Amino acid sequence: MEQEFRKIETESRTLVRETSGVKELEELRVKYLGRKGALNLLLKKMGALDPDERPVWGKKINALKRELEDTIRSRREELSGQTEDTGNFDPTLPPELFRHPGRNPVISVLEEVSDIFVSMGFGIAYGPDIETDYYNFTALNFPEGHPARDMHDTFYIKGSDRLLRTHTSPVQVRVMEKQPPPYQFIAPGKCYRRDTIDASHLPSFHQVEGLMVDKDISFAHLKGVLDEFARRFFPGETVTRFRPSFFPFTEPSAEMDIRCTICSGGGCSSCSGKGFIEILGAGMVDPEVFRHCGVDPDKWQGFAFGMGIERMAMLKYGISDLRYFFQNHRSFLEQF
Ligand code: 2NM
Repeated sequence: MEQEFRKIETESRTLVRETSGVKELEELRVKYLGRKGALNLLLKKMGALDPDERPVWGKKINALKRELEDTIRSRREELSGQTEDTGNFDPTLPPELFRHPGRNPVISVLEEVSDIFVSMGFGIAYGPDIETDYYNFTALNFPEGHPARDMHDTFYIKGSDRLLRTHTSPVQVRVMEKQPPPYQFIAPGKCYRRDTIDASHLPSFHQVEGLMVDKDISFAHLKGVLDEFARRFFPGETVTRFRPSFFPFTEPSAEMDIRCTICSGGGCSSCSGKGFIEILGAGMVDPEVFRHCGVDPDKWQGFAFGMGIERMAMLKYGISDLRYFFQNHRSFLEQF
């Protein structure tokens, strides 16, 4: 034992001191400190020693192991010219600069859209994300068992008549049934639809819907308000157009497009060759919806509209994939 130990001691010390390469150093580490290295083999041989000699040699061998670990580490630092991370944390070092990652553009756009309508005299109303079938569908003229309900792939809550709202329109129903017209407010918030996630579908997204009801409100008011909104939201000279459409809760219904800012209407890949890009849906509130809410359709008329906020953010900032909005990568958020 004595002899073997002395041999390993002198040999390893000399070789580690004289080694001239990181690779060679690693070979030495394996040779002496590896699982089957010289020192571990020596530890195993201690079984043949006198019981009272074992702790003496155990201490010596372990001390040499620690010494070699230290000298190999500092030799490696010398050879590679850089300090190795020893896992020691120095709490006295100054912290990395904290950079705020920026706001999610969905929230900035939601507020920007809201501010524009508020400046035109609209108030803001909120409602629950978990709704009943009645407020989400029936009151909005989606009759039970009617195929119009299939337009929205709904998350139903098992064993109840509750669901995650598929649009923010139930907020309008709740306001209308609680207080008499006139109304002029928007309903911003989260909506949920059972979609498989891809570049253009998310199971949770944001909407701003709006409602304006008074005596003698016409389609001209709808066009005026929404056209003004588009010009304020999009930079430059924005051109709008209205196309006929269908929604269960409005009649007549329309969709508003803006002229494509990339090709100015000529047709390009951004607008799928159409020259225009759809930004929102709207229409005159169907008398049936008013009746469900206790509002007399012979006295009051109004228009409603709805837009997807992620879509507006994509158009405004040229974002091509919806998944960026919830991944929350710093490199993405820092741009807003
Ligand atoms: C849209 C399009 C058209 C809408 C209608 C109503 C209500 F409650 F007044 F009937 N709220 N929102 C509406 C109308 C929403 O989103 C594309």
